[in-house]
Amino acid sequence: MFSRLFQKYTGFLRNLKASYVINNLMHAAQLRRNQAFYKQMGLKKSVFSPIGARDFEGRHHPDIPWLDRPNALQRLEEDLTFQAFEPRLQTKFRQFVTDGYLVLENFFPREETDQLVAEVEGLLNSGKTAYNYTGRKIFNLPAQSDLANRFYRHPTLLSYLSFLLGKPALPFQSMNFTLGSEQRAHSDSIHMMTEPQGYLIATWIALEDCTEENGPLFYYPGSHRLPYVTTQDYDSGNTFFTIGEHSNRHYEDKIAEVIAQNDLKKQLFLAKRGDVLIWHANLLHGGNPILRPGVTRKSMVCHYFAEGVFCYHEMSQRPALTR
Ligand SMILES: O=C(O)CCC(=O)C(=O)O
Repeated sequence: MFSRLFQKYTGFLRNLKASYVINNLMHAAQLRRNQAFYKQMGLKKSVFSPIGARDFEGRHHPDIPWLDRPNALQRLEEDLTFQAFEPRLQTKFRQFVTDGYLVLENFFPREETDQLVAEVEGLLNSGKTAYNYTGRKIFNLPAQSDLANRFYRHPTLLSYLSFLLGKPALPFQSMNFTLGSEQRAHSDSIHMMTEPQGYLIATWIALEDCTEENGPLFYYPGSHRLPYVTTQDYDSGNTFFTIGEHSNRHYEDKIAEVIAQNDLKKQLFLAKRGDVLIWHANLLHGGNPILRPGVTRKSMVCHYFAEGVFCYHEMSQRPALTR
């Protein structure tokens, strides 16, 4: 109930670190599980306090995801599970290493995407689900819909994600859209960071065809190899008590600079209904502007953490509530 109300809320409490500490205390049992990790990492703070990349400066966990290591392509070729995949998939997994994403064309059949579109519409009309404060995102639909849950926990997709992470992939959060997000370029890691770094992965599922007009997803191939940008790298405006009011805008300005400095090339994902894009924790991506007002762009994004890693929200400086 409280978290549903907070999803709609845009006032000053959203910028107060104390609001998150209260929320942390309300989930004490879940967060207590982090105590052993804090000890291992030498973090001298309560598991209910704000936390961010700053706490790990100079003491990052040494584990690096296997596909982020310099010899990743070679390791992939030598891996027995990789060798057992069909050549079409092997090519896609290689692309994940070099470009930070891969596309599974026509993964979900039309009947299933049509059913999910109808289900989202029904739940919105009946008030059983709603957009959050952005007016575009419906968070965690699988909690209300068995059908959405089947997309979220699709066994084949989960097996690919676990293979790419090198550890079991655990569903963390999902968002459904009926309109394009028009979000500026960003990496998911500013919102969902892991320690060790890089143990997040996402799927983007097209529930209808995307065109240049309906605000398609875009991404920058190869950007996942750049250093993670954290609140330490731009003027977040954070203080001991508050999250900077303009942190997100300043972050996006910083990412625009990174894109220009590295001469990254933008690509649009003109997906067909049923296609799935899998992206790396640090791939820069966003939503293109909607060129024809009122046109829909139905999609579902799912984020997964690797089992056994510590997860937190860098922009809002709080531990993630994993199950
Ligand atoms: O679907 C989109 O337009 C963007 C989604 C996105 O950026 C995200 O889920 O992080």
